[in-house]
Amino acid sequence: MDVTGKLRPGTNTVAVRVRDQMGAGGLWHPCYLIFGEERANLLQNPSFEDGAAGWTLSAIGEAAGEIIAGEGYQSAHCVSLSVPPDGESIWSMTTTVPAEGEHRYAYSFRYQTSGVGEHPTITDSPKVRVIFRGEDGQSLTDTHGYFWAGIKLPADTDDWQEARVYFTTPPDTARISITTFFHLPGAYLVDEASLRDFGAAGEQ
Ligand SMILES: [Ca+2]
Repeated sequence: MDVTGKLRPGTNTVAVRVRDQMGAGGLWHPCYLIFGEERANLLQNPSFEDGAAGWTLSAIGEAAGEIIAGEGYQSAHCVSLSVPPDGESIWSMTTTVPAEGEHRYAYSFRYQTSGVGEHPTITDSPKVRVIFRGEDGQSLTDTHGYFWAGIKLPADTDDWQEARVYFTTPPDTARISITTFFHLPGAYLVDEASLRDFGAAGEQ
């Protein structure tokens, strides 16, 4: 497919038709191409180069984490954390930033894993939770309205990988709190978190 000169910066909608081997036409499916300028990272101190500024780092049980120098993703600093295999310890990191209602967002972070094992009840972790807040800072929803996404990471990585989740904010969102929880036992490095705005939901 050659779309040279046909894309505009931002989100482009193209239709793709899949044919079977006899050449019979199938259905047209819309799909989206993101093109052009890099969208701004909305997080403060996303690479932990300014310590834990802008973040709340939290440990339950025997989990532990700290910001270390010399191991970061294309940078000096990153988070080094570990979760013991007791099935109860959890490590998490939270940041709260302004956001707009009814917008699509992508949250991502870079990670490395070492010796990640199994948890007695949770298979997909880290889990990303997003709480949507109004102008007054209060959550717009009860706990059932939080966004949750579980991510499955490889047990061991040789290099930095990227995890990413997408969500859409409800109307009247003014701020969002994003927490990433690590449940599975093992050692992790985390760096270069990002939050990017992909525009109003429903626009193409
Ligand atoms: Ca960094």
